Amino acid sequence: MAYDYEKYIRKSRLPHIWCPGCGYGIIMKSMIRAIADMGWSKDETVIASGIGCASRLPGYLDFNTLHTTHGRSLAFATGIKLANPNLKIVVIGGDGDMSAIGGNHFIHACRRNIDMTVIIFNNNIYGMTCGQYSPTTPMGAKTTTAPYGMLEPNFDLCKLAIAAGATFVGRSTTYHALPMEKLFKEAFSHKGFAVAEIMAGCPTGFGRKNNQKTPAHMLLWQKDHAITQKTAETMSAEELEGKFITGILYRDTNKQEYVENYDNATGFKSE
Ligand SMILES: Cc1ncc(C[n+]2csc(CCOP(=O)(O)OP(=O)(O)O)c2C)c(N)n1
Ligand code: SF4
Ligand SMILES: [Mg+2]
Repeated sequence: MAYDYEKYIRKSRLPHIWCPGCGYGIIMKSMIRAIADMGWSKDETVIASGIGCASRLPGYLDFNTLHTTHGRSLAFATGIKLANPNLKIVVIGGDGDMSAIGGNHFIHACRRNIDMTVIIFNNNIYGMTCGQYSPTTPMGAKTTTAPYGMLEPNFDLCKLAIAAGATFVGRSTTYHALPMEKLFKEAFSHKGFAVAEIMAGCPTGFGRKNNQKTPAHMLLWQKDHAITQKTAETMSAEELEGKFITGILYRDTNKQEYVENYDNATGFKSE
C-alpha cells in the first residue's frame, strides 16, 4: 500500500533537526504508516513528548501535539487521557527522557495501566546534549561523560516496564522497519499502558565513539544483535550476552485499565 506521508507532516516545521543518518526518521515513518492503518483521524490523535532529539518528533506531525518539559510528558498525557478518554494517545521519549529524569513518571504510569502507548527511542545516549551517558548506555561503551567506558550497568527498559506493571511491552529496531510498524499497531490496539522500545542509532553521539563509524554500521549492528523470543529460547546465557530480544515480550489483557477504574469508582463517566 502506498502511504501519503505528506498528509501527516507539518511542512512549515521543516527542515527537521535530526542529523544525517539518524535513525529517528525511520521510526517517524513507521509511526505514520501504523496510524494511517489504524484509521485514526488527526483530531482524535494526540502525540506528546518531553525534551530531546526524539522529543522533537511531535512538532513535525500534524496531529494534536505537545512538546512538554524534560521527563514530564507522561504527566501531561495522563491529564489529557483523563479529561477525554476517547483520544488516542501516543507518547514519545528518548531513553534519557523516559528512564533518567522521567524514570519516576515512567514506572508509575506503567503501574497505573492507563490506556496509551509510549514509544521509547533508545539510542543509548543523551543525543541532544552532546552524548552524555544515559541509564541505557551499555557497560564499557564510550560517551562524552564516560571517556574510559561506561562503568554502571544499564537498564533493560522492557524488563523495567513489565516489572512496573505495563500490560503490553515490545521491542524493535530501526533496521526492522516493517516489524516495528506491526509492533506499533499491536501497541495502539492494546487497551492499557503499552510500551514499545525502539533501538535507534545515534551516529553523531554514540556511533563515532563506539566503532560504528557510519549509520549503515549502526543498522547492521542492530540486525546482528536482535533476536526473536523463539531463537532466544534455544540459546545459552553466554550466547545471549549482548543480544536483545525483539517482538512482543509481554501482553496482559486482564488487568483493569485506569480510566475505567476511575469512572467505576467515582460514578463519573469521562467523555
Ligand atoms: C529539566 C531539564 N534538564 C536537562 C535538560 C537538558 N536536556 C535536554 S535533552 C536531554 C537528554 C536527551 O536524551 P534522550 O532523552 O535520550 O533523547 P535523545 O536526545 O537521545 O533523543 C537533556 C539532559 C533539559 N532540557 N531540561
Ligand atoms: S544527535 Fe543523535 S539522536 Fe540527535 S539527531 Fe543527531 S544522530 Fe539523531
Ligand atoms: Mg537518547
